Amino acid sequence: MVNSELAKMLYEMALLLEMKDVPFKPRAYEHVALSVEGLEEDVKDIYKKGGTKALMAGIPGVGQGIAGFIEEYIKTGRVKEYEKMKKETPVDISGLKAVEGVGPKMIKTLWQKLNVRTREDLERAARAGKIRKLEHFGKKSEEKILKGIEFLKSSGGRRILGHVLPEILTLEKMIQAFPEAERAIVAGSVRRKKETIGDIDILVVSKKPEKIMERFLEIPFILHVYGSGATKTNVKLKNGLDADLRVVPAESFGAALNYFTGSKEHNVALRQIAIKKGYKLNEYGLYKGTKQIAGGSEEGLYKALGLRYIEPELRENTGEIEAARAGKLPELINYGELKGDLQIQTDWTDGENSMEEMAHAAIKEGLEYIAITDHTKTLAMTGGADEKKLTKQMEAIDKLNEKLKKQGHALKVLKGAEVNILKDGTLDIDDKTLAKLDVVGAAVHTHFNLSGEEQTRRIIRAMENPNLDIIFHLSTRLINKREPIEFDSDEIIQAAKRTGTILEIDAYPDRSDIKDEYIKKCVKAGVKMSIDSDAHATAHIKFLENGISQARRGWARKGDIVNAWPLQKLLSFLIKNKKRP
Ligand code: DGT
Ligand code: CA
Ligand code: CA
Ligand code: ZN
Repeated sequence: MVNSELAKMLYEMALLLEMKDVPFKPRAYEHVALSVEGLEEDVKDIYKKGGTKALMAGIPGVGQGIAGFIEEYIKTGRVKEYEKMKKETPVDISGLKAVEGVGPKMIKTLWQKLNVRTREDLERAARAGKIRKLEHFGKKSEEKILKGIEFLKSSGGRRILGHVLPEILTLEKMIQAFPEAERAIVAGSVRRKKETIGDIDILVVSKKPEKIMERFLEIPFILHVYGSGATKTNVKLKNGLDADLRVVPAESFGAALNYFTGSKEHNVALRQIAIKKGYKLNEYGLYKGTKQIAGGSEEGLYKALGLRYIEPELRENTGEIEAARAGKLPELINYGELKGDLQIQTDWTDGENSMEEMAHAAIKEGLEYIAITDHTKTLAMTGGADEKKLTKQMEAIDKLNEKLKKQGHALKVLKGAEVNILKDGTLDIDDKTLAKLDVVGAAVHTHFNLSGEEQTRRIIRAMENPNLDIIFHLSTRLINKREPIEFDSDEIIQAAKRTGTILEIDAYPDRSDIKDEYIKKCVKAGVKMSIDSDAHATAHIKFLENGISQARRGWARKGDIVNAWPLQKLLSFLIKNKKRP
């Protein structure tokens, strides 16, 4: 499994090229890095099927040049061009780039002027006040760098689930394929679909644990073995994550799966229920005296404790146990239940693909409708659209819909935009143009530092615009990178209810915005939500799944999510609810 290593190299290549001011190429490498990261299939397997041709056909964005790069890597384990570039620029680019606000051009200057090569160097230089003295830098950028470094430290190295999930699923499949494995499943925070994960917990049922351990240790992407015993092995993977593997007998599978899925808080609460009933619960089973009364399956275990089955995404001891006892658990939205995607960027602004390519990618994912929501004018670096460009794009969408219809596709492309919320809460596109769009999303992309009060007022003012349908990625956080803006979530949710505004669950893995706690509040208040990919390339539409996980962790049902509805129901909701002209 080479995908994560390869993606990292491609991404570094993009940064190295950008540092050298090479035009176009950086974007191409970055695009492919993202595609590779999202692949479920091993790049090696794709290559085996048909060489560089298969790479070009199977991985979005791969042309002749990058196909050669990947081929060399698969064949020799290294790429000469990449190594040459690394030698010329001996800095930890990925490590430096991870700091919010630090980009390739800045890395180049910092390296050339201050010999900054690592994040530690960067911190030292900033603390010594050396950065503010550089041309084009200042006290503000120095402070921002230090803030970024502090934030990275506080996130404690947890990884974003959406970034590592494809690899984890590949690993799970490999273990499931061991002849001696009766079952294999990844438990822990991965199974609960937390936004970020600390490590991977794998559970295997087998009568031959020693054989399982032997085969597991042969998997090529293990970097280091911390320890390996008869039924338990701990390793570090090449992607930097730790993995725990445990083998259990079939009669303990349910109890072990329950225990290692967690959360710890959920487990503690279950154990207390067991004790009250005069039982004992541990990872081997539920016992009355020495007799096991449940533990083979999770369903049986919950039943014996007097509870309905609780979905893993809910197991945080935040009310799910009481609800399970009272038979009041929500019927969660299911994976695969979305019919549309209401936030998609294209090459009209900062997306990689054309509207038509995005439409076909959506068809492939089984969607019935999408909204094209390119950025608007005040986000100048993306080539944001003004009223004129938006009008032109609407005409292009009409044509695209005709073309799709002629080709026999049922997909409907909606006209939309991701409009900027200006500092005072007004929008950067005039109402006359907004009124012509099917879906108007708006987001905060500037002035992140306003006080909570100002920020709340700003967003509510935007929601009061009758043309606005959805607030995109409300908190603007980037996990492990940027703190959310400050706002009063209760006030915002009340205002969303009053104005009929939809709040988005942005499924882009490092956004996952709004978070589960707010989703739960929206469900309670009757505020509708959408789950959108925020795709900037065809491969990103798959992120919708990550959004469904997030929605489930927030107790959302199908009815709470507007793009799980049929198109006609959505459209009439958009019109009636906002009293749009
Ligand atoms: P992570 O890895 O930090 O993202 O979070 P988890 O939830 O995967 O935690 P982890 O890997 O430390 O342990 C996996 C599960 O094992 C955890 O969800 C619940 C269970 N567990 C671990 N330690 C304890 C404990 O001290 N008490 C109880 N009741 N359960 C535990
Ligand atoms: Ca874990
Ligand atoms: Ca663990
Ligand atoms: Zn964008």
